[in-house]
Order: sequence, then structure tokens, then C-alpha cells
Amino acid sequence: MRPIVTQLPSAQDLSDQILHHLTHTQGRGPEFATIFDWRLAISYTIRDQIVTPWMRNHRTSRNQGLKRVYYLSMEFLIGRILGDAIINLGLDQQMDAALDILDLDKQAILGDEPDAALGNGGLGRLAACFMESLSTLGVPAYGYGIRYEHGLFRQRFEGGQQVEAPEDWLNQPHPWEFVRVDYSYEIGFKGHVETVDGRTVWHPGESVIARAYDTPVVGWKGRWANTLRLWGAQPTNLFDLHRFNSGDHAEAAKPEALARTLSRVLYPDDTTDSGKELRLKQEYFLTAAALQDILRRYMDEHGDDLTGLPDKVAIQLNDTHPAIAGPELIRLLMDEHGYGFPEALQIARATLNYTNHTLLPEALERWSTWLMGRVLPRHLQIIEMIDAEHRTSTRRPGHVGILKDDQVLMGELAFIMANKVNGVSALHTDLVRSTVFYDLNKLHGEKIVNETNGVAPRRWLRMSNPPLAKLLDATIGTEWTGDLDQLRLLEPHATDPAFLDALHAAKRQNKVALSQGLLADLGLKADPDALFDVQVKRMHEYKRQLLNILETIALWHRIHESPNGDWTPRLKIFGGKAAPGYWLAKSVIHLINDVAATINKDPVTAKYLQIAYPPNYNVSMAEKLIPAADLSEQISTAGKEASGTGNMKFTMNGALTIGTLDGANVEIRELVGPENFFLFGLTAEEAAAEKAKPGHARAAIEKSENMKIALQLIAEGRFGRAESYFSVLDRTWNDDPFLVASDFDAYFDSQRQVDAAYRDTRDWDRMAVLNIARSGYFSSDRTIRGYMADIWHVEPAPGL
Ligand code: 26Y
Repeated sequence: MRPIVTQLPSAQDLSDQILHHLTHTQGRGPEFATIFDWRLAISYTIRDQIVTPWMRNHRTSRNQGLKRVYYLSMEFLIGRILGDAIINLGLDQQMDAALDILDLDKQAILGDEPDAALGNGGLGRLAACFMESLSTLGVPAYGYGIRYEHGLFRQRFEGGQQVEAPEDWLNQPHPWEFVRVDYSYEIGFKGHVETVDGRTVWHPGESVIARAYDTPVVGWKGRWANTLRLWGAQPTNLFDLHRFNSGDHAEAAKPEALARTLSRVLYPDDTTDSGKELRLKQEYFLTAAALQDILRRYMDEHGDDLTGLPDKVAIQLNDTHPAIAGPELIRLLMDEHGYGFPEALQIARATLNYTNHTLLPEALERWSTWLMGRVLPRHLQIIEMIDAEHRTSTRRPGHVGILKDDQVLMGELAFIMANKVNGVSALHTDLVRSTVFYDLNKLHGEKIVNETNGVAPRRWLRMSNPPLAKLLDATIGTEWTGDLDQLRLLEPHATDPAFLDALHAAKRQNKVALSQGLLADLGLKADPDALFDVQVKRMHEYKRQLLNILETIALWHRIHESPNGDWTPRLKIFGGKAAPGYWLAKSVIHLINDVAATINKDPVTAKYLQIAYPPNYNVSMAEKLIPAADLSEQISTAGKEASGTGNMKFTMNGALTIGTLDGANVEIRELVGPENFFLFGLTAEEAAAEKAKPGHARAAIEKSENMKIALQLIAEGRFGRAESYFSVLDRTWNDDPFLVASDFDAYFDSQRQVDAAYRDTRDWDRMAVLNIARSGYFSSDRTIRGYMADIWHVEPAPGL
């Protein structure tokens, strides 16, 4: 390939181009332009820069017939795009200077962009980090998802309780996407199946058009850009005039109505699978559109013989959500392209791979055969064929299978149809082997592999933590951004007082900035020298925000007992949304807010303890909170958190972790060193044994003075009407499935060790350096290299 020398634009070039887009694309003169106009003009200017590597990708991949990766995900939690694109293109300094020329405020411009919140939490954010790393590494790849009109709901608090409002990011023009009217596919649902001359034909009863909307995703140094292709639903026949004219107005509008609902809204629940028809339709909509697109591209480039598909295509299923890909690919190969079942099965199996992200039984997808048969009748037939073939070929009739109790088990389907199945941390992968897929693992020993999660260091370090990034650049050079293992070079500086001072100053700068935000948004006066203790993630019982707030209450009580004691000042920060129907998680939100209201106005403890719960935690808020954190709360019941990725972001940004031996915490602790990590709590094995003991909760509470006091204060109504928390209290005393009580004392004691450690500033900062220096493993670049070698068997494009 001819090397392409790309000249970076100067500040003057950028400012000229911004003015050009302002006038010619936005149609506004500078004297009338709003922040929004400027942001769009700047976004178009940056987008122009991405087009060069993007075209390079298209030409190289096609001309050289490169194998591609396809990442199918119902969620891409992207967040804001502009700041990340500027950083990746290496244009931050030029852009700062350009904005100076134009006299524009960068923070105001960046802050004007709405978050693309097309995901619930970890799984969606992982997909976004993977897209960035795939581009950074120069791997030809597409992400396929749904262009939800409404992303994850907005959260606000009323009387301390969560209230949801619809999210509306597409209410304004979205400058990053290119609509591809020429790439549209018809997606059918329902109807009936017919056999004509031995060939099966599915006649769908209704259909929609999937239309492609492309967003380029640029990697580090702007060398390569891949495409995130999101599907939006369009009605098949815009309007049935015939029906309308004959007076059947409702019937005439039906195709429109189906299309309007299909890509309308992201399902906001990441825990309980509700088995809703619309969700199944969304999953099929994404999958069927993606597969048609993949086969079309393959045949364009390599001809009509689809037996070579696995050599040129690797498809990754992000959890079971797109697992209908197995039956759909077989259907396309058999019914549309004339292959026999055995051959179709073999091609599909060599192409598909499946990532498992959860062991929680309530999050595992299963569809009733009745619903599956109604919505996707042909697919149900194929599922029955896959199931029967698997039972025969493994000689396990009536044993493990996809169909059970009139349900289609999507995990089993994904497993059986996958070439490789992976877990997302070492511990999780072990548990995948020994629990959910115990039987299947015995039959297919080589199938399960581990790929520990990672996060994109461009967004999660260079972009979101400028003070630290600057210090790293000055100390070890700039190469760490694309090669995070280079953070190791910091280790010798862990004993250098000047470096420790500089690190402390960088952290403090982030804490001051956050404090200003908390004052402006919540009216909370935070002390930037207090320990910033942060737990941000979705609200879920297994993540145990309840353990954290109960410990806070107990601490508050102890401070009251000796108000002149030598307490370490702390700011407890919570952030996270509960699924709208998850009552218990919502009561915990209510409890945290009520406790915060009481404690924050207590003059006796004010110097030592404050609580902040800013509403509407999202990617952009994470970018502010994580760089300002001293302590990262990773306190899930061992065995329940598949990996966690927030934990990695905190470590990279120099927070120390208080955590259990769960998910990737295990690997974080091993890497940073057990002496630089605050470990507490039962192991996964111990937790399982403890849970099996009758009366474990009550027994543990009786033994713990601190826990008893905390529960008692709640029950007495010290923070609000006790009735509000009756269900939380009742569950804690009588059931406590996530072992808050069993781990309480260990957690409380560990927090006191944190208090003591934080008082030795020098030593704390030294530990922070070691956490940063040893966090290189958690770059998603490393994760993607693992997928490339173990699962996809793809190479970066030549020259990258
Ligand atoms: C089927 C529906 C109810 C559903 C929708 C979303 C089920 C699950 C999800 C999302 C799950 C998720 O975000 N899992 C998280 O994936 C992260 C990335 O691997 C892990 O780090 C994290 O531990 C896991 O909870």
C-alpha cells in the first residue's frame, strides 16, 4: 500500500474550516451563531478529518479482501463523540488554538453535545470501547446496533425517589452520522411457513425496512476508522393509500406504526429479561439486517460461494441478545441460497462466536416457544433442527439442549451455534465453565475461552483526565496512549517525592473541579482534601450499594459517639440508575438520598462526612467522577459481577480499590499488588456456602453491632418514614440473598484501614502511582488482541 502522509491541519486551517462549516453547512454567520451552531461546525470540521482514514479502510479492506470482524450488539454506550475524536486525531492542541482564534469556550462546546446513551451499562460501554480499540489497532470491523430514537432514560430525583424521563438525543441534528438510503433491507415477522417442491418458504405477515446510519469511529493517531452501522426502522410501504381510501384508516397506518416502535426505545432493564414481543422483534431486526448486510458485502467481494464465509467473516455476539443470528444465518443459507442443513450449520458455526456477560439466572434470555413460533415461525423450526442435531451428534438425547419446558434457551442456542464462547474475566470464565454451561462445557471442552475486559485509554485517561495525562507525558513520554503497558515506566517514580507531589496536585485539581460542579448542581460544599469515595454503576442488589450506605450510617453514628475523634474526612459519592420496574433498587436510591439529606445537614459530623448523589449518571458524568476519585468501591457479592469495567477506569486514574474477590477485581488486585488494594469479604465459594445456610442473614446481623445500629436507625425513622424502607429492611433481615450482613463487619473494618491509609498522604500517593503503573493490562487494546488471536483469527490491515 502506498503510504499516505497525512498533514495535520494547523490551528488556522481548523478555524477557517470551522467558519466555512458555520456559514455553509449551518447557514449562520458568526455574529448570530449559538453554541449549538458552533458545535456542529466544529464537529463537521473534525468529521472531515476522519473521512481520510475511513476511506482508506474501505479501499484497503475491499481491494485486499481482508477478513473482517462484525460486532453485533443491542447496545453501544458511546457517550459524547467530539472530544474523543479530537484526541484520537491528535488535534487537541491545534483545536485549542483554533478555539482561541475564534474566542470560543471549549468546555461549553464539548458540554453541549448530548450523550449517545444507546446502552444500559457495562456491556454497552464495553462495545463502545471495543469499537475504538478495533480502529486503534487497524482491524477491519463493523459494529452493528440499533439507532434508538430514545436512549437510556434520564433520571431525576423527587423527594429522593427516582423519576424517569425520556431521553431525546435525536431531537437535534446528529452531526456524526451518514444515512445510507441505498443500504436498506426488508425484515419480516410472523406469517407462515410453506414447503414448495422440497424448498421451505417463509411468508412473513408483516415487515419493516432497516435503514443504515453510519458513524465513523476513529482510532488513535487517526490511522484507521471503522464504521458503527446503526439500523433505523422505516415503514415498508410508506402509506397504504388503497386501504386508506377504502376507509380502513387504522389498518392503513399499521406498517408505519410497527416501524415507528421498532427502533424507538432502548429497553432500560439490564437484569430481568421480561420476555416481551417487541424486544424479540428488536433483536431480530438488528440481527437480520446485519446478516443480510454481511452476506451482501461478502458476495460483492468474494462471489456467491458461501462456504468460504468463515475465512473472511468473524461475527461476535455481545451476549445472547443477537443470538437469533444462529438460526437466521442458517435460514439465509438454506432458504435463500440453497445449502443443505448440515452445510449451513457448519458454515454458521464456524462464523459465529458468543460472549457471555452474566451468570445471574434472571438475566439469561429465554423465549416461550409460543412467542418464538408466532414472531419467527421459520426460526423456531430451525431451532428445533439445531437442537435435535446437537442431541444426536453428542449422543445425549433428553440431556442438554436448547428447548426446555416450552422455552427456547438463548444461552444454550448461542453456545451451540458458536465457534468460541468467552467469559469476560478469569473468575467469570471459570464460573461459566463450572456453573451455567457445566454440561455443555463437558461436551465441548475447547470452546470456552477467557477474554478479560478492558477500557479505551484514549477516552478514559487521556481525554477525561488532562492533568494526569499531562504529567504522564512529561514523565514517561506520550507513547503510553497507544501502548498502555508503558505505564510501567512510572514505577521508579513511586518513591520520587517531586513526582508524588505532582500526582497529588493533578488529583487535587480534578477534585476541585468536581467540587465546583457539586456545589453548582447540588449545592453541596465539598472539601477537596477529603477522601473522595465513589460508587458509580447501575443500581442492583448484587452490586450492594446497600452495603455502602449502611456502612455510612454506622460510621455517622460512630462519629456522633466521639465527635472529637480523629476521623478522616470523606465525601461519599453515589451515581447510578435503577431499571424502572426494579422496586428494591429504587428503594435503595430513596434510602441513599434520605440518608444524604440527614447527614449533610448535621453540624456535628459535617467536617467528616458528606454524601453526594448527583442524578442521571452517564458516560459524561463518569468522565468527571472517575478522575476525581481517591477510592473505588467494587463491592459486589463475590461470584456475581462478571467483570466490571469501571473498576479498571478507576485504577488507571489512580484511585485505590476497596473490593471483593469478584470479576476483574481479582486480576486488578494481583496486578497492582495485594498491598495496594483493600480486600474484604467472602470468596465466591464461601459466599455460595454461606447463602445455603438457613438464617444466615439474621445470624450475621446479630453478631454485628455496627450493622444492627445502622438498621435500627433506619427503622426508627431517622432518615425519613421507616415504612419507605420496610421492604429493604425485611429482605435484609430475612433473606439477604447478596450477603450484605455476612460481609458487613469485614467491609466496615476495611474502610477503617482506608481511613488510616489516607492520612499518610505520601504513602497513599505512592500506592496510587503503583495502581496506575500496573494498570496497562486493562487497556481494551489488549483485550481486542486477545479476541483477534483466540477467537477471530484476524490481522490488522497491512501497514498498521
Ligand atoms: C436481556 C436483558 C434483560 C439484558 C440487557 C442488558 C441483560 C443484560 C444486559 C446487560 C448486562 C451487562 O451490562 N453486563 C455487564 O457486562 C460488563 C461487560 O462485560 C461486565 O463488566 C459486568 O460485570 C456485567 O454486569
